[in-house]
Amino acid sequence: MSMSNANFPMDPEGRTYHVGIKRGELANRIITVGDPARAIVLSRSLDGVDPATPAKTVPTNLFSHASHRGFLTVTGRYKGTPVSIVAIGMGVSMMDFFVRECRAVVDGPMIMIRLGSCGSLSDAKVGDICVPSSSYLVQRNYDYFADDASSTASPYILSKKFDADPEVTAMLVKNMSAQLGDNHVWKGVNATADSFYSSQGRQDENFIDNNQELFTELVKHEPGTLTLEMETFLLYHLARTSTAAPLKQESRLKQEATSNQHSIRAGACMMVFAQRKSNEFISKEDVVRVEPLAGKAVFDSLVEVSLGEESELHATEGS
Ligand code: R1P
Ligand code: URA
Repeated sequence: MSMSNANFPMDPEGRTYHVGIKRGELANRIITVGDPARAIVLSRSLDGVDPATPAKTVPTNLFSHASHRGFLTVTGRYKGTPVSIVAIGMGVSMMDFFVRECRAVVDGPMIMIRLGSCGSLSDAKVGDICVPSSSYLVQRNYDYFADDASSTASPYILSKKFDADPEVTAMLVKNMSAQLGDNHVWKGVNATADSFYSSQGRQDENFIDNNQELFTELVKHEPGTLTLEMETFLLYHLARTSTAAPLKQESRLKQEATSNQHSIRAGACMMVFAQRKSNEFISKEDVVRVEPLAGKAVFDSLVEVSLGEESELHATEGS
């Protein structure tokens, strides 16, 4: 694969380096998930899908592209509106590739909603849904573990919160409640960790992690902390630092990161897979039951939010 432009590599067709998509293949409204199998389950809710499509395959009437770096993109329509589903794998780096490369090939305002899984620090049970209105980052403080570490260092660094789009969050709460019932939907704050293990407070005797007090520290930092997962902070952060419209580099440098004019609106919701207080883990049956319902609530929210001017989608259906 030959690429040009080391600053933002693209191939001769205009495909981005990691997600592998080009202009016309992606809608302004995107649901992003971690697991490609979840993307395929969700694709069955799109318009015109043949119910006889074999399980585990993308319906043939939809556009799909699997990139060499593990991203899977599916584009079609939901209730007549163009939408895309992008499976990104795990972690903040993958979220960074996703947000930046998708933004680069779509014109006009965008909405991105993550449907993920998480651990619950609250009373939310396995199979319940959490809709965080903000998220902060939990990072392992690598310096703390160095031989010459300062005696005042903390083993984990907790960032400030970044907010989701309030209208998107309210829409998600409403639509999730309609699908699953009010008592299965929780609002609060999310913590995105840079590991599934140490910075999510999991105990591992093979490593020195010094994380026994982590949950107490998280709740002290943000009393509303509900959930732990691995991507949402970066989605909210990049939406809040997205510029108003595609700008030339020199103008972009001048633009304040705190500007109210953002081209990306973001929201997220997570299915509780791990109950960290009771140590329970979700069953396969519950995943199969909850995933499509949660997916419908996200699609409904994606298409109900007004975006103003959207770009036309070209080479999508059935390629
Ligand atoms: C860890 O098992 C993964 O599950 C969660 C975490 O954020 C992490 O990516 O989300 P997904 O189910 O969307 O991947
Ligand atoms: N995903 C996470 O990141 N953590 C959990 O505990 C469950 C799912």
